[in-house]
Amino acid sequence: MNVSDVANQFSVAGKLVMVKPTGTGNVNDTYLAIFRTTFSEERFILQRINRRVFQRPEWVMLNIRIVTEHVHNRLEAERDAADRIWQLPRIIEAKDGRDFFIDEQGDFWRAMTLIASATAHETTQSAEHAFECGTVLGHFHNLISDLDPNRLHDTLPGFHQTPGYLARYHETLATPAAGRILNSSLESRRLARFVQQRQGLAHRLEQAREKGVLKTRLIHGDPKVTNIMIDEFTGKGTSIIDLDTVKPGLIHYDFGDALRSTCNPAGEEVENLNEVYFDADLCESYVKGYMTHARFFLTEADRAFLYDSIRLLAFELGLRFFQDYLAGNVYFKVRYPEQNLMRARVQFKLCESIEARERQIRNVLEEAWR
Ligand code: GN1
Ligand code: MG
Repeated sequence: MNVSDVANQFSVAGKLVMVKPTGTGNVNDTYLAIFRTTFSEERFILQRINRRVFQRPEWVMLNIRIVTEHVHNRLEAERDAADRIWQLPRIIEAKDGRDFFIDEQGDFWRAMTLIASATAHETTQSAEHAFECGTVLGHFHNLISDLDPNRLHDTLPGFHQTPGYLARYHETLATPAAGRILNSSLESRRLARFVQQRQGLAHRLEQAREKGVLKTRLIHGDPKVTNIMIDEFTGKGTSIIDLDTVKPGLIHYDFGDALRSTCNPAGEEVENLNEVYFDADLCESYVKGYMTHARFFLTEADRAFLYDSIRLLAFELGLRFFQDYLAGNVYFKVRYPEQNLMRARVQFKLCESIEARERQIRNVLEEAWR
């Protein structure tokens, strides 16, 4: 069964004219499909869910169903008071009425509506762009803040829990294959030392959660700059996309992940490491945008861990890439064998840059709250 056959399994009017790969996701396979009728056409996003990563794809879809219905209801109710038309993709059902289609290999496919005349930029374009990214995440957090996290499944146990990634890293490090890489690569040994020196950091958020200082809430899970849609006409953020990892967690995972992504103007896939740094001005804009909505739900305890979350999420993503490189690239898709090593170097460089600007970042966080 080819991708066109799969596209034809969903409830869309007209005839399929084109389906082609789109996006830069590291986990799922994403396609754009176009259907035409006599009068018009419909474009939508078709995705094969990575079953090695998401072991219960039907739970992923159930979570998306619950969250999108909740958010769509709130957006409708708040529409007249809003300063823009907020959007969120919805599920396009399969012809049998289910939220997914399973092919003969047992792979799960889903179709989602396309947020049109909007762009998901690969990297941050300007301070205004960063502000809009922050606004979109704050708005989204606000919209899901009244949805009970217990209604959603844990579709990816251990996701963003750094101590778990650290433990897995140590297991991998002890394998002969990883040993061989470390023996022959100076750079890998340097990264291993980098991790070694920051082991303590890994526990910071989880300890606060265990002590009850930070509470489990619903999160997006992947609010990187590429997952924020910017309106092509107004430049305003209109939607957050990629709802795969919407599940219970700490909102610090989102905050830290968004900032480590949005404030690194070079992006995640960089050839020249010298371009990588944490831009405190972009941070200021992002946080201002975020706070326009987040001041209604952030507690004082939440605020105390915001800086740590930025540093930790850069460290964690670097650790995840590095572990996957040592394990033979089994989780993140790669185009060349050293890609995960390079991605890890980028995140660790970013982490150092965050550490070097700690004072400045803490000031920005304080100021934005006032
Ligand atoms: C993965 O597949 P994609 O690109 O949406 C990863 C995120 C990382 C991101 C880094 C389920 O997201 O956690 O932050 O790569 N998603 C999963 O680009 O592991
Ligand atoms: Mg994602």
